[in-house]
Amino acid sequence: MSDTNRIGVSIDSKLLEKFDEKIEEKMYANRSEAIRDLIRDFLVKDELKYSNEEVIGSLTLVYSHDTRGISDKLNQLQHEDFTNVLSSVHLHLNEENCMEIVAIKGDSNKIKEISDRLISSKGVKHGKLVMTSFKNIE
Ligand code: NI
Repeated sequence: MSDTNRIGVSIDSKLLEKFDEKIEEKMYANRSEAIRDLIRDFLVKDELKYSNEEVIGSLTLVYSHDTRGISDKLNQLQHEDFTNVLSSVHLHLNEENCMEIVAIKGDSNKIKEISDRLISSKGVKHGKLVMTSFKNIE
């Protein structure tokens, strides 16, 4: 951080108390670090909503490999968008269930579209996409 500013914030005591409890729970060293993270999260969420810039996503899928054709289907979908799908990791959770983590880059709409197609595939029990940005945040 090259140029740091100090700011004063007026805040209701009860709200501050709850905030302090939460940042302790989340193991932040101090309020400043927690507030900086909240601001970054706010900026990233806005960027994901309104920009056509390239962002990144990680999609976690849980599925049963017993479902007929599921592995081939998920593999085929990822190949169809090979320019966006960077990598995937497959983990065998137990005899029945698999987890796949797929790293995707592109604009946020494209990432959502690819994720929706994978999540809605027959046999996928749960899928969760997390998107983030690596630009415009210090
Ligand atoms: Ni597996």
